[in-house]
Amino acid sequence: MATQVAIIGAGPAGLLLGQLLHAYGIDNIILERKDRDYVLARIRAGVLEQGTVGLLEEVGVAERLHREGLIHDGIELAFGGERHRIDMKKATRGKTVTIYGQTEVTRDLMDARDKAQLKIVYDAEDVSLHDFGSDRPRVRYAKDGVSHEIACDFIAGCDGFHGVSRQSVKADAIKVFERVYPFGWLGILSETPPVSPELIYANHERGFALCSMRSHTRSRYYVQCSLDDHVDQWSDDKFWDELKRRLDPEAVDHLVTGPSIEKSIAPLRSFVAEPMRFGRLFLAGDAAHIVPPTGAKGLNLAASDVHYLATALREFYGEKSSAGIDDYSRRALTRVWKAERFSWWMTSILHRFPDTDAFSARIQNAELNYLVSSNAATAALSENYVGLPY
Ligand code: RFL
Ligand code: PHB
Repeated sequence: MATQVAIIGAGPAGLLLGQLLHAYGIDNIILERKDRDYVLARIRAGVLEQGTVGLLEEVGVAERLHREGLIHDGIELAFGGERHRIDMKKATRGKTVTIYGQTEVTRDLMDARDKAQLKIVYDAEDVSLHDFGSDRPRVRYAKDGVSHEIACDFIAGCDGFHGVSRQSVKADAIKVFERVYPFGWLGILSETPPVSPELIYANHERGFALCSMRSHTRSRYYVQCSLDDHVDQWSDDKFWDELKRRLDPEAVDHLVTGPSIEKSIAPLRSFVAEPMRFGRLFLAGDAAHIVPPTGAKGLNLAASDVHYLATALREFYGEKSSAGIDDYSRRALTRVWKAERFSWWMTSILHRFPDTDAFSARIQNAELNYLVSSNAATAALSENYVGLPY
């Protein structure tokens, strides 16, 4: 088998890259370790930046998003027993975010790929990357016990944090920057109307809480939890009780509870691998970097990476210029680090850390007060949240 670009991973990064390349006339094959339903069942992100929506429009998969997605002009910050609205649309002169689940983005991209009859191999086992230091890279995998090899011009490692792509690079060629946070997020999805029309990010002495949603009838809630906790220890009742303790009285009054349809614990991590290019292998999305979910940036960074990568490859094939691919890592990392900073900062002002003493709690409170009372601070938060320009 041969193709121009072999893409490892069918998460948002790999699927979006595949559609962008297809739109630019560049042939590609996607190899995915899991099956389609498994990938679709992963409940993750919910907030899309305008740039991400623009890319989905560019590849012609934004019709359902525009029909079903919810446009949000602002968020609420809850602290000291009160809620304060941040009008992001006003602060950014017109920018908004769209609430549309990662599962839906993935489904739309998979459907578009099927419709265009582009090759995607699910249940690809033992994927291995070869010779990406040369002009003739190859990818090997096994399917149903049979080995296959793909000869390609480039490999795109879009296989997430635990994928094989980053691990295929020699240790001395890669530099890693990391921060692991001493807590996790316990999240539930429920078939209940959201407590409030916009997202609520709450700083509380018992820990962070987030009220999010997927639609007018489906809610997504999170509470900061211990890394030692196990989902089995968290009955639905225990979850709702804990969430209520961390919300303001008005929110508690409006909260509609119900059985969870999904419940999981995610650890929080900041991670960047540099560079993002190794000869003819490019890393994109979670394969290259992780942010804590507090800033809602992970999926959006995957989208901006593949935008840079797809335009660079288009330049390579169309204009016979390697300027774009040579600059990919620098361009992507510049934006990645800004989102890393923002996500780290949002995490630091909203969570309880083991060493959060009375002094640091007052500092967090002062920072949140400043954020909601200064136009400059509100603008800085807002322009990062809605997404920095590409
Ligand atoms: P993914 O989605 O992990 O996809 C990688 C794919 O590669 C496959 N794979 C392999 N395939 C072949 N061979 C191998 N050896 C392979 N190893 C792995 C995997 O099966 C998988 O299908 O990475 P990608 O595409 O880079 O996308 C990144 C996003 O999924 C991630 O950044 C976001 O979900 C992060 N995130 C959020 N991002 C946002 O922008 N906004 C949010 O509101 C938001 N909320 C969140 C989040 C992540 C969360 N968790 C669970 C960490 C909320 C949470 C709770
Ligand atoms: C979500 O809806 O899952 C979500 C929203 C905002 C975040 C993180 C997760 O910051």
